[in-house]
Amino acid sequence: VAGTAHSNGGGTRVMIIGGDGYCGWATALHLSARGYNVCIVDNLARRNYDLQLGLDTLTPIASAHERVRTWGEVSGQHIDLQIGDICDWEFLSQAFQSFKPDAVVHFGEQRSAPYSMIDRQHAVYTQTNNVMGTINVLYAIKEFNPDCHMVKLGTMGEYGTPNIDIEEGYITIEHNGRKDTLPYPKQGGSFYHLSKVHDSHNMHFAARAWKIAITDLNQGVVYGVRTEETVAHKALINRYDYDGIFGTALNRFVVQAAVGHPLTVYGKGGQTRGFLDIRDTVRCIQIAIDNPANKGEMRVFNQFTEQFSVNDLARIVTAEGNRLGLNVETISILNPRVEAEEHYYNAKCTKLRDLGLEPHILGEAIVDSLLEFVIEYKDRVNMELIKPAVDWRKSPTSVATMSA
Ligand code: NAD
Ligand code: USQ
Repeated sequence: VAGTAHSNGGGTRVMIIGGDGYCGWATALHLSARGYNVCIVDNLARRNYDLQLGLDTLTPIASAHERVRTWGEVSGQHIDLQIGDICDWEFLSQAFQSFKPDAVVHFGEQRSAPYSMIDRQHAVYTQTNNVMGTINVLYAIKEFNPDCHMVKLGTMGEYGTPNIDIEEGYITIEHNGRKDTLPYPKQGGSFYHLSKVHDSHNMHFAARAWKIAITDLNQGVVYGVRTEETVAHKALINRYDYDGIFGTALNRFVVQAAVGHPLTVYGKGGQTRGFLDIRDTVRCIQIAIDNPANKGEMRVFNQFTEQFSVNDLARIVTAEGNRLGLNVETISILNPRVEAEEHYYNAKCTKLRDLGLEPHILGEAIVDSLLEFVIEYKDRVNMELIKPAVDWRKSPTSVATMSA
């Protein structure tokens, strides 16, 4: 099966930018366990956002250094750790020249839509950090490793919710008797989602101008926490965000069910998105690395496995919670975001499957095991952090969880 333990990285050198984060940490271990030579680059910004806003992961995570040290003891594999900011060109160029990656996986961005909507400063920070960081990575490839394949995390949210089917990156249009295949129209729903749109345009240009090989992975909302490697030792545990700023829909609902907080459906709950299990995130990245894009091409994969509406998720979590003896309620909260609450949604996601992805499907077993996992840590839940903290219409917002 593509992306499983049987595949062998054969020493392929993979730099993982954002490797201390939720998707990046799981991916770093997945690849290291399979024989890829991994270097994590991270400026620990994500840990700092928690300190600034008074948030915390559900799970007690070890420091980046302790994680890597423990992984060395558990697996016998070395992961290189470089702490620094990819917006700092001196740092990034040294990291590139010393590690010489064959592939770079770029997770290293500010990834929360609500965070980007707190106020002007957070909007500007998000776009500066994300867009400039990506341009630096493009230049590092061009100048130091022109054969390096860039695997970049984008988002399904780049497309918004158009009233037509969503293709994988490009759409063929006939207009006034002529025909062309063009980038699919983008309609991001927050300054964060728009930062990914700007990245995609910059990468599309750089791929053509400098003959770089790029894969843009438009990922859906990720759920779950355990992967084969992160369960091997308590110091390898992954982060799990459930707060109103960084927590994502299904992960939040599972925590809410576990602690007896009503499930927070925003507005009508018809908002439909693509979702995937974190165990599929890591396999998708491996598949992308093993099957690189052509030089000069920006290939786009839609990286999700199933579509659900927010109401679907609430129903699934309620049913499984009830089976485990929990009393689960749902409330509709006035939607803090500006988004369609009832809409058409049909997004393609065949390219990763064509390359061998065999998805984990969200069923009883997965929700049950996630609920059981969360219940173990429920004493760490701070109920105050659950409420939505940022209103799109009211920006600037003084976030309830922020220090004055
Ligand atoms: P995360 O915040 O947990 O991890 C991102 C990591 O990048 C953090 O460790 C952070 O410290 C680091 N980082 C940020 N800016 C940096 C910089 N300038 N230099 C160096 N490191 C930097 O986020 P995540 O949930 O793991 O998401 C990873 C990527 O996947 C993001 O690009 C995100 O947009 C994308 N994505 C995530 C989801 C999801 O549901 N979590 C869904 C779709 C796409
Ligand atoms: N929602 C609720 N209740 C909640 C939380 C969210 O109804 O308690 C709704 C939101 O209004 C939205 C949907 O659920 O309609 C998804 O919200 P989310 O917070 O789970 O996801 P989103 O803000 O889109 O961002 C997350 C990641 C981001 C990634 C994106 C993928 O934080 O990094 O890019 O998922 S996607 O949604 O496909 O764009």
